[in-house]
Amino acid sequence: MSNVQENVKKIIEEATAKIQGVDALDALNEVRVAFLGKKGQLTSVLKGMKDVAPEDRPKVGQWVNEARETIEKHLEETKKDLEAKKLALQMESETIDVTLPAKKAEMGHRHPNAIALDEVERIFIGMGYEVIEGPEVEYDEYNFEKLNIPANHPAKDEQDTFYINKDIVLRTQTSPVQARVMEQGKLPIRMLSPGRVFRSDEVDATHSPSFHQIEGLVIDKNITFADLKGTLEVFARELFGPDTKTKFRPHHFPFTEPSAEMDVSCFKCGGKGCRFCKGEGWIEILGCGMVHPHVLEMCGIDPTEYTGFAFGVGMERIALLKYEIDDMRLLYENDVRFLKQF
Ligand code: 2NM
Repeated sequence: MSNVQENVKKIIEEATAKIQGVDALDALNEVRVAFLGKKGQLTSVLKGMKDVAPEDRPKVGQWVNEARETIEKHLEETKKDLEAKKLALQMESETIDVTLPAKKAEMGHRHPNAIALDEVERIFIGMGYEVIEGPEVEYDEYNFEKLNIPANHPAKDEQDTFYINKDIVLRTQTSPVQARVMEQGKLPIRMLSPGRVFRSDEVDATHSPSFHQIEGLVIDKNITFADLKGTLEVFARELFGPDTKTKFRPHHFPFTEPSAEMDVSCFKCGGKGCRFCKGEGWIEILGCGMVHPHVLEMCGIDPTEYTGFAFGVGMERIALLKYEIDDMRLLYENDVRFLKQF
């Protein structure tokens, strides 16, 4: 009998000592299992009950229960201590220093092409033009035929144009949008058609198989080459500064007659000649001309009553010039560190 009592006392002492030595919650649980678990020391005392005389059994039961309560009390206290310590440590290690500078949100940036387009649109909207967009996948008829580009023209070669099938192409210019507007027959027309165009070119510093154009078209009674010159001179001065001079050189386009290319005086050196204009003093900027009577006719406009002018500028060309970028590929890489500079 007293043997059992001794044993229970020892179990309490041992458990208490073990509990005091524990420094982590999972170790504490191991102690609980070792003493109070199904195969624990205290349980084994109960299992030895069959060797105890029946009249002593209630006593033994009471000792074991008291021991369990004592050990559980120690376990519970220690568990609370350990949890408090753990929380304190966590609070310390996860402290947020609210005085640290905040992380800057990375802002995107408008693309130089988009900035250039906005600028060109602003200038022409100021002169009463409408901005009209159209499909990038076009009928051969609108991209070529109605613009006076006949079947044997080199622009129609598979080397130069992406064909979807024999009647449908990726547009090589935005003028098919203008052919569509002319066909609708609402006159006069003052329109700007910006957008993506496609040509089967190899990528290099000045070429890409997909780039952007801005084409303009004016159709009314009594429109002359003087209107074309006056309009494009205003455009050049708005875009490159009030001292900009313009020069028109004869050229050929199938859809205009006469046709010209317009140069602007170099906005870097003012025309004296520098590295930027390759010593020329002039920079080629756009193509233009009086809309060919045959084009007007094919688009349902009477060329004896109406005349008009048209022009086309490369958007990338404007962006490269305006922001002094020397390689077109930089415009397509979309590296924010590059784009941010404009
Ligand atoms: C250019 C140069 C010259 C042009 C012609 C037309 C249309 F639709 F009226 F025939 N739109 N754009 C044109 C004229 C485009 O780009 C260099």
